[in-house]
Amino acid sequence: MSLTVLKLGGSVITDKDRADTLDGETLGHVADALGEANADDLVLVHGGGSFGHHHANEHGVSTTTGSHDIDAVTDIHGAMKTLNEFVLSRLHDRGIAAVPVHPFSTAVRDANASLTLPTGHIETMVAEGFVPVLHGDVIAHEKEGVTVVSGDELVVSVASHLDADRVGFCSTVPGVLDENAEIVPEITAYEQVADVLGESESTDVTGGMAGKVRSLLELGAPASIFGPDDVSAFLGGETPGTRIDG
Ligand code: IP8
Repeated sequence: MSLTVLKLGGSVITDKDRADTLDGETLGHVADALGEANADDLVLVHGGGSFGHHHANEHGVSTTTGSHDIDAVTDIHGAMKTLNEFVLSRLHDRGIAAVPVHPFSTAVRDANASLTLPTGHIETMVAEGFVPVLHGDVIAHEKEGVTVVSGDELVVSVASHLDADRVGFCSTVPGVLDENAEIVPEITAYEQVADVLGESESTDVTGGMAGKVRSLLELGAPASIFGPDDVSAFLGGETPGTRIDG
């Protein structure tokens, strides 16, 4: 199986400035591209945008700061399930056999914040012709209650466990940009972009470009970061935007 893992950034598919609001137009365009590509062996992951992040902020929950408050769990998880349903329905409209995978039900962090995400069911879904659609979520976290798991973490985890051949990040920007706002075509070492992205020893997994680039450099598969207009090109086998290959 030649597996592709594609993340749809939360800022791409939602209106980041208005809580619980879709960017229906962009989501529609991305869904069109997915429908036309008719890609086999695909796993999708979407971020939180104005659904997840709004409620996570309200409850003071992040990837590192947890909560035992049931309202925090139901608000954040509930908002992400709602967004997931919107995404699924747009994909179903285009004939894609998309199925929901809610990380809250299966993933966990231990006391060292290390993530475990079982993937056997995802592998079988793909083998049976479905397109699993995961999303950023809250998950049980030893000693913290629940914390946020970002879509980026899920992509890295799924791609490495299932030995993905290609990884794509559809972002609001057309790639990693240099100091002249030009797309950096390829990154093979973090030092290449440290000046524009910052030196951080980042364990930042909440969507920052620095954290994204660092974790993708460690992944065993080539990854691309590109904008919503390049989803078709990526699914067609091209490497639009910035290619990251450590
Ligand atoms: O947008 C975060 O996922 P991301 C999800 O991929 C929540 O960082 C619940 C805030």
